[in-house]
Amino acid sequence: DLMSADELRSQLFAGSEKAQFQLLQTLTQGGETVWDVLMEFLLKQQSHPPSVVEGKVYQILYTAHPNSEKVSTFLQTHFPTGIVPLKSEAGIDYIPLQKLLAEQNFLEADKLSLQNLCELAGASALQRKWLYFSEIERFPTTDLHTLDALWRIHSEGKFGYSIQRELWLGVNKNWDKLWPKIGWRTGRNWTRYPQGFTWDLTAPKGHLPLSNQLRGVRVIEALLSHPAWLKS
Ligand code: UYC
Repeated sequence: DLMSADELRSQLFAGSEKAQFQLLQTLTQGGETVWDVLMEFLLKQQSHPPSVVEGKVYQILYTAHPNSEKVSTFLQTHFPTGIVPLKSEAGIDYIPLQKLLAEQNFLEADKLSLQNLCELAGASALQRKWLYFSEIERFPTTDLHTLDALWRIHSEGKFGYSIQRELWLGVNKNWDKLWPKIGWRTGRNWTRYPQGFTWDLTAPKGHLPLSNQLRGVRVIEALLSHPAWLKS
């Protein structure tokens, strides 16, 4: 059943978030008419912070852009660095991460996120390629918000540190209950890096980004306990 542009427009602009999402799931075919409405939507919304619905719309357009000069030009003109403001107090350029997430290249995005966290921690962490838990409390809230928003907005709200934090609080901070929930352990077996993990949106909620548990839980504990996640 083909929906007219007017029907699509009114449903997209007026629906609840759930209805908007359901509608967008049906639009994978696309075509110029659909894309026109989606471009109009993205331009008119521009919420602060961006919503996961806008993230999904952006994603559909991003996927479409190689097939449409118009979509390509639109994204380049209005959203050259995506829809998440790439704010950094530490002077980090989050464009490479934005690009990987827009491409849904979650494996490379995960690697780059760890590198970005090491950059936040400073030169010695960048060299050692892993974090001390004590480095994390000094991370600027702005940068953690940017990293988290990038992951959430480009994953239909599935991935990101704040999502992991909610799940962790939901199991009363019990790590043994969290691991199987987010697909990091099955029974007695740790999920093997990288091939055991699910690098797409079929993954369980909170699956990404990863934190290696080889040196214990203190790093992820510090990350999920950061004041950045306290509601303001
Ligand atoms: N790995 O098993 N992991 C690595 C995870 C563990 C191990 C990297 C996550 C358990 C070794 C990432 C899980 C374990 C390396 C992750 C997981 C283990 C490595 C690359 C489920 C053995 C080689 C970035 C909790 C029983 C590197 C990095 C090294 C790498 C992630 C082994 C992202 C979420 C306890 C030997 N694992 N990791 O941190 O440091 O190196 O020697 O968590």
